[in-house]
Amino acid sequence: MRKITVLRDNWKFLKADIPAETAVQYAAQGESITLPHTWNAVDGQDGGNDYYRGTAWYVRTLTKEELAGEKAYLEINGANHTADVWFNGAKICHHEGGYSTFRVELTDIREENTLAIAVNNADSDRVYPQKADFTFYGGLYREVRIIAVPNEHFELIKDGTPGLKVTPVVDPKTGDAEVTVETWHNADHVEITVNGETQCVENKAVFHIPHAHLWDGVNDPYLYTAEAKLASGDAVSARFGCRYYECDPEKGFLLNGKSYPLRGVSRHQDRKGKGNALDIADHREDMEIVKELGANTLRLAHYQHAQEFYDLCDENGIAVWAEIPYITMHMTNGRENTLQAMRELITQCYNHPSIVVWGLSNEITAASAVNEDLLENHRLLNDLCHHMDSTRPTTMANVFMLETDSPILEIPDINSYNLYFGWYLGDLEQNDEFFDDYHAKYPNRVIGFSEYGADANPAYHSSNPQRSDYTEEYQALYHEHLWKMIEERPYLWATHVWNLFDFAADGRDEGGKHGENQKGLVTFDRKYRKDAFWLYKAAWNKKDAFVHLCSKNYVNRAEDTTMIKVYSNCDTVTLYQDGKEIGTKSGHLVFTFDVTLTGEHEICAVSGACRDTMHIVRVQQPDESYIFNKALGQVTNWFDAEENDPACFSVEDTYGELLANEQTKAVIEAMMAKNVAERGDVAQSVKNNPALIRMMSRMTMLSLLKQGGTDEEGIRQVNRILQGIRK
Ligand code: GCB
Repeated sequence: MRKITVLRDNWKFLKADIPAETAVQYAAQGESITLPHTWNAVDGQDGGNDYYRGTAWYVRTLTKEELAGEKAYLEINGANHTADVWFNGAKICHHEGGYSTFRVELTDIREENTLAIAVNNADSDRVYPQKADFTFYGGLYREVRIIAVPNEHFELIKDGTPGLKVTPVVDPKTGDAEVTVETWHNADHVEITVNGETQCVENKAVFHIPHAHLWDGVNDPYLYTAEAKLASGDAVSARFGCRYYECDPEKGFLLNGKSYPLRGVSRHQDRKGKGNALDIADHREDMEIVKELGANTLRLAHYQHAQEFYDLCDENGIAVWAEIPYITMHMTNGRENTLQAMRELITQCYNHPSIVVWGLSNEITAASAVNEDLLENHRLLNDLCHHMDSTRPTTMANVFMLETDSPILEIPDINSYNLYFGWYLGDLEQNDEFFDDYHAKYPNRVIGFSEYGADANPAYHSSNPQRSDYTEEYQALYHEHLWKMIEERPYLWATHVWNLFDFAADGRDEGGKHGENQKGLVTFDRKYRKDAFWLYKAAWNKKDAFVHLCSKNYVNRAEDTTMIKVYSNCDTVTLYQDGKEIGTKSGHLVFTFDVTLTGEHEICAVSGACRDTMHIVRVQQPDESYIFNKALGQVTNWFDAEENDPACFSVEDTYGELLANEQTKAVIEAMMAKNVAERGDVAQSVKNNPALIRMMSRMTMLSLLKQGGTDEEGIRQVNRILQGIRK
């Protein structure tokens, strides 16, 4: 028998970088807390990039009773970023990496025992992540347990292993599955049971399941269980799924022999007010939202998530991209940490049928050159994945400016890109062009879309939404385009919206909020589903019929005619204004109606039994509370094309056109030289980046200047100079 005790209560917490003896001595004066816990739940979410990154202590007394068993192990399921464990005055373990499980044996057990754990999330040049767009919450933010076992027991130490590894291989022709179960233990024999059959072996058994009931994604996520038992009574088990899949360069993802395009979202593991210290109810609520949305895949970014969440993915048929926190900036001293993180991820998550790929890194070339050290690190990771798991392909999420002929793209089995054209820079169509070019150039490579998104604060609204205005309307328009782009390119093996939920990035301060990345389809507190959520729900959720009126918070409208947009998974939608029918439209997902405004109105959308209602008001002056950045608002609308003499150059010409003329090129170069002086980093990365220059060449000077934050007068000035040069 094994006895598991969750150490939830009776912890003392001291946020101080002090020696272990001092922490134990002053523990009584510490703050009483329960686990899971993070010390950055507030300061990691309020902006300023000034949250506490250092050491803190968790101290607790353990009775002999809590440790009862022939052997006792401490299990920590997440200590971010590093942990040092002290037991009865001796240091017994050091662990680097904040997202995986690790265990240590507790010996020297007394009547009363003191456990003291120092957790540290300070800067380091060897533990990932160090540079990334999310808060690195410090703490013991997942469960801490005592596992008491007999002398003969399953392995507990090595890379946090669950003690058994289940490999089901399905023969596509017969539908039969061959299930190999390997175990690690210190006994002579083990009894392994699968599907009602028990084998007594040294450590490994192979089972045959005729006509296996397949794990078939969201349609039928059927799970089997493998159980392993020792004569001592120690037992472990794992659920597994029988499925086969492939990623095809032309057909995209196929599950169990059938086309099954992976279409979904990414998830970070934090929420407002709690940070990363989530409990099972939080995980379940997130999964309910995923199901409501109708997504069939999740990218669990940018690190190993809680076992409870992978379990939920198994149960609900959600295909998962799992990855390690090797992100943004390669560190020469970080190689061992990446390999360890990958070893732990695969060891601990191998049995989950939901996981379909291992992600080697994310945007690793964003702040690092593609040099031999970085390539070598990726090759080692890739080989490690293949060595540990012959059943799953590897991938990585590349930054948009990585040249598609970069040697790094040849390392993983399948490729993926993160693109933000239409948000940070460029036009929406550039997403389409990027994939068309890639697919034409590399018809034999599998390519996916690992991130795309746009920020929206539900307080901001516009009838003329523009890139970077943070309105709910722009985010919705952005996703309408991207959804269509994806629909037209079924070869994309997986696509993941960035992100399902707003999340904390304490370094951010934008879009009317401090410390938040607002690319979520749902707000950080999970309370509000932005319009873009309903677009995807209309596209993906075939079960729950609904109509959704967009822009409900855009109440005050300074216009005679306003556009009312409805997202729905029904075929026809009828709109009513103050009880009077405006019209009925047939279509797919998006239904728009023009409505004349005179005063206060009730708008109602109906399809069969589904209805949605909102109130809007005709006002004389635009409601300024709907505009995030008034200066930006002006720049967006002030420029009038008619002002320009078409015989001469203007800011409305593309960057490429301006570079092609010697005179205008000189103007642009002079301007760039000024920028280099002012913003060396950005300008330098433009200069050395042919992919970026190619992309910029297609953009108008006006949009480049606006993106660069040039104010109205600055734009006028450049325009005046260009207007002095004849075409
Ligand atoms: C990315 C990163 C992700 C960021 C996202 C963004 O490419 O992979 O971590 O949060 O962009 O919103 O900028």
